Formats: sequence, C-alpha cells, structure tokens
Amino acid sequence: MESALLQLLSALLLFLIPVWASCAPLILPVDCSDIYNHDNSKPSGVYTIYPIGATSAVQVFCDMESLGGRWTVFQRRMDGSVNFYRPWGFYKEGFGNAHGEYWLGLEKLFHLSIRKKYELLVDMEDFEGNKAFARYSSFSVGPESYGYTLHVSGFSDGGAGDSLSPHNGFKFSTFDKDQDGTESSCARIYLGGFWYSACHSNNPNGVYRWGADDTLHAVGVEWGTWKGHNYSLKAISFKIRPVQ
Ligand SMILES: [Ca+2]
Repeated sequence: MESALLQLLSALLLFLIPVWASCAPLILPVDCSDIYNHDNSKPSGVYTIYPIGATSAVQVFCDMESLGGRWTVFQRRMDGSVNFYRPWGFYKEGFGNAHGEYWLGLEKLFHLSIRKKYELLVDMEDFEGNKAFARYSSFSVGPESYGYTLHVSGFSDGGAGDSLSPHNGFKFSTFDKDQDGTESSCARIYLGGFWYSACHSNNPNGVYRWGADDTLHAVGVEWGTWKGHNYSLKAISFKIRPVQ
C-alpha cells in the first residue's frame, strides 16, 4: 500500500516537474516594469531582466523614479567611460556596463517591441546642472531584416524639444553597416551608431566631449533642439516602459 502511494507520488512529480519548468520562464521579468509590478518598493538600480526568454538574462539599469518609474534604460551616457564607436555586432547584441554607460542591444529592443507597447523617455543633463527631457507616447524597433527600423511618435516636451521624430522610419547604421538616408556614411562622419537619417538631429552615441566644442562639427553626444550641434551633453539616457 505504502509503495503504491510512493509510486503514485513519484509519477505525479515526474508529471509536474516539466509543467513547472515550462511555466517558470513566465515569471521571469521581461523588463523593469515587471520588476516594479512584482515589488513596487524596489529602488532605482541594476537588475536582471530576460527580454528574449529564460536564457537571455542581462543586467540593466531600472529608473524607478522619473515620472512614476518602471523605466528600462536601454542607452546611457554619463562620464565618457565607454567607447560607443563600435561595429554592427556590438549595437545588435549590446555593450558596456549597466552600472555605468551602456547600450542594451537592438535585438533585445526588437523582442521587447513585439511583446508589449512601449513609450519612450529621453532624459538629459548639461554640464551646468540643467536638466530636460523629451517624451514619446509610442516607441518600437523593427526586426533585423528591416534594419531595426525606428518607430517613434507622440512627442511631448520636457524642455528639450523634439530631436528624435526626424529619425522616425530610418534604419540603424554603424560605421560598418550604412543604412542611412545619405550617399555618404553618417556613422563614419558623426562617429556613432544610430538611426541616422541625413544625418542627425541628435547623436546620443557620438563622441563624449565635455560641453561646448566645435572643433569637429556635430560629433558629440547631442540633442540639437536643446543645446545645438556643438554642445556635448554631460548625461543622456533613453528609457522605455509599457503603456498602461
Ligand atoms: Ca549612406
């Protein structure tokens, strides 16, 4: 009798383990919003998310404060410690350090885009301590086969003006993959990787320079409608959260 019960229990376990394992990925956080929704007392900081499923663990900075928090930061400049002049493979997969400067990666942005509808916040700061932002009610990135095309709309002003809408509909370009809107290579001329058009209204992945600098035109970390093309910002970050 007892062994029959044990057999039944072990059979039940054998049945349940694969069921549990297949459910487990569902509870892994896809983005910072999932982390916040699980525990809304979590502070801003570095967390692990799984944007492409259970084997895609990646560290990311979560902004749990700005405009209600829940933001997943996918791009951040703050001190010039990371080189952003990198080839396609790095922009596809991501690089840098979630505790400092980094780029999360286009493939992850694409996968997040097909899971949820996102809005975008671009926060920035100059070297005098002034802050501004630009907000967009809709943000997504297309698949690699479409050049990770940028889809952004619904601008609202936080003092920075709109330097991103002109890039809507353009593919991503790096110095070794030119998919921009010109005969030349914007990535090579402006020394970054971005959804270059002809060529840019903002250059967040450009060269980190310390404030005003016109020795090379428009190669800095810029947001044109705020500080112009020859002022490189102290800090800028691009962050997304699901539309509620
Ligand atoms: Ca070109």
